[in-house]
Amino acid sequence: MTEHAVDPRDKLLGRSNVSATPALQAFYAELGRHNADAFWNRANAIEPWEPVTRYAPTLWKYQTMRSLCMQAIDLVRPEDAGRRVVALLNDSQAGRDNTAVVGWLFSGLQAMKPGEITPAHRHTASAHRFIMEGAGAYTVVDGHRISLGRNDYVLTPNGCWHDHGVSPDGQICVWQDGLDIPLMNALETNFYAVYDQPAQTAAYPENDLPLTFGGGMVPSSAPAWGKPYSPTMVYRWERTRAALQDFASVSVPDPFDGHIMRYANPLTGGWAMQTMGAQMQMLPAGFRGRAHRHTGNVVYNVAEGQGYSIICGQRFDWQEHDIFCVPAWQWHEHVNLEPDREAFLFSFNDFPVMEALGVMRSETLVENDSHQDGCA
Ligand code: 1HN
Repeated sequence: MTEHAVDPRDKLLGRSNVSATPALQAFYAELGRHNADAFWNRANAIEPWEPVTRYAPTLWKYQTMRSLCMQAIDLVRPEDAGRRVVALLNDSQAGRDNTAVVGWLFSGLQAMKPGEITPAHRHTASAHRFIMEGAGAYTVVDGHRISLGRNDYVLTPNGCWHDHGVSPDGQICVWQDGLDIPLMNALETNFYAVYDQPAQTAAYPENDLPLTFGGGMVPSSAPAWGKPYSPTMVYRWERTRAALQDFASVSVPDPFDGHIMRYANPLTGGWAMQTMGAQMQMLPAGFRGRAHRHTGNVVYNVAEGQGYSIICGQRFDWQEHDIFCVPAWQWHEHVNLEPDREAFLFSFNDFPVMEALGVMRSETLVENDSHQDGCA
């Protein structure tokens, strides 16, 4: 927080403008002895004129992160580590302190060899995963076994038992985990438990949930789902990609985000989980997006293509499976560098929290205004 920044607006009536006197200093000392302080000494700092992020835009190149994941595979076993995850720490003190990728979001890269398992457990934090490479990966969520392929997006809603693995005849798998761990810890509401066996036994036919709910139809005979998250559980890349292409064939691209769609709960049309949302966007060939900013934090994973994003006036070049983040209320714009190929950006966010609390807000760049405004 920019406590000492001089802002002419702080001279306005309604802001704190008290000059210290010896009598006030003595009063402040007295307040301090009673677990109190004069609010006017703190008010301007804790009420910024607009959101102030403690996080920095950060880019993780997949080629670098991948080789670090391969080293982790050689150095530690998942049954010793609990989860063999390389955590992505935002390039800021807050990121290191809160184990956050950006804002109140956690992200990491999980690497598994054929035949390995991540032991079963559950927690208050919600998780979701974006599969980056490999073959033979699966997850089991509350007894539902789900196979996972490249660029699939899969849910682990809060409180669900989950374990994962790669079948013995598969290949090394790497995926991105996203969790609301920092938010749950900020809310002091995080519980954790381990399952009484290393892995769950599948209690349903493999992929029963996506095969039942993943086609945009709901079986008339199905009992009420009754859970506050999407019954689809996994969103396959082929369908996601086709959905974007179908949508693009009948619509003009949004000037900021190209063609963008959320992974929806088919029963409500809303986000798939309560605290974190995810989207896929397609930037048409040669797309040059305009800048905008919004409350809420976003983590991107490049599903396909290459280009760059300007975040806070800083250019970040990206290619397949690079990861980058846009902190709350920071200007950003996306460019697809390929003249004849679309780019696809997967992203996850904390928008469901922002929307539930009524604090989602966005702004577009007025021509000739500076991009730098509002950047950390
Ligand atoms: C978790 O449960 C998983 O289940 C991965 O694979 C990463 C990071 C923080 C907290 C819980 C998993 C996690 C995590």
